[in-house]
Amino acid sequence: MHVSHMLSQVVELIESGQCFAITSHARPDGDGLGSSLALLHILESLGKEVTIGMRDPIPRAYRELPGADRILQITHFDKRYDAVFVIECSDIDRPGLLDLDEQFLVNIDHHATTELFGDINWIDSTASAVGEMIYNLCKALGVRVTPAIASCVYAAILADTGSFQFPNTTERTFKVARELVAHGANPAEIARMLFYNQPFGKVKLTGLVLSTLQRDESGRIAWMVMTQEMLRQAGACEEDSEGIANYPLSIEGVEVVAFFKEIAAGIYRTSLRSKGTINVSKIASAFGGGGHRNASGCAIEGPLPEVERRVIRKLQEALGILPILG
Ligand SMILES: [Mn+2]
Repeated sequence: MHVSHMLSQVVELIESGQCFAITSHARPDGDGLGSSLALLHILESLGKEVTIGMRDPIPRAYRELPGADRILQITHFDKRYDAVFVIECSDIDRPGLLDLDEQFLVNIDHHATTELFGDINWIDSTASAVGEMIYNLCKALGVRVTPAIASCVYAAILADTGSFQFPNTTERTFKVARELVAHGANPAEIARMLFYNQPFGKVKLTGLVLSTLQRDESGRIAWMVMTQEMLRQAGACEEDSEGIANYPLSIEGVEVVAFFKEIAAGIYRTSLRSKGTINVSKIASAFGGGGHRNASGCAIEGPLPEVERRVIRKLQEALGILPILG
C-alpha cells in the first residue's frame, strides 16, 4: 500500500477519535521517545485526551524533552482507547506491555522488516527516523509546529541519524531539520541535552570498559567487556553502559564491535555494532537475539572466555576471515 494512503488512514483515525494512547519499545531510545512525545503534543493541540505509557524508565538524556514527565511507567493500559499508537516497534511484543492486542493498534515504524501487527500499519522505510514521519503527520493534520513538537522531532532525528552521520541521513533529513529549527528547535540545546549531559559515573565506566578493549589479528573485529564489579567501582548503573559499544567503531579498520556486558553471574548481554557491510542482526539472531543491520544484541550464557570465543568466531565467519563451520 502506498505510504500516503497509510498516512491518510492515520489522519482520518485521529480526526474521528477522541481518546488515544501512545507507547514505544521497551528500553526506549531517542527516536521512540522523541516521536512519542511529538505525537502527544500534536494530539493534544487537537484537543484529544492522550495517555502515554512505556514499560521502562526514561533514560536520563531524554528527561528534559518537553512532556517527558508525562510518560507513565506501566505494565499495561487499563482501559480501551480509540487507538493505541505503537511507535518504532518491530512486533507486538516489543513494547513489553500486557494485553496490547486487545486494543485498536496503529503501528508506526520506519524499519522495512517490521511485522504488520497493527490494525493500521504505517511503515515508511525511506524516513530517517519515525520522527520524520510524525512531522509529516503533523503537517497532514494541519497542526501548527510548536517549539515543543519541533524539539521532540529534532531529538528523534538527531538520535537515529547518529547526529547526521549514518547512511539514513539524506537531503530530506536536512530539509526537515532546517524546518524544525525554523519552528523553534534549538540544535545546540538539544545536543547538550543528549550528548553533553552525562553522569560522572558513566564516563568513569567508559574508561574501565575501554581498558578491556582488544582486537583480532585482522584488526577488523574489536571487543570489550563490562563486569558488575566495574559498575560498582564507577558508581554507575547498567543504563550508563548505553552507547559505549560505539566507541571502538572510531578505530581505523574496525568494522564490527562486540560488547560483552555481565548482567548476572555467567550471563552476558552482548551488543554488536558495525560500520561496514556486515549485518550484525544476523549474528545476534544466531544467538537468539535480534536488532538492526548496524546495531543488534543478544544474551549469552557461559564463562566469559567461551562467550567471547563463540561470538568472535561467528563474526570472523561473517567477515570471511574464517571458513564457516558446518
Ligand atoms: Mn528509529
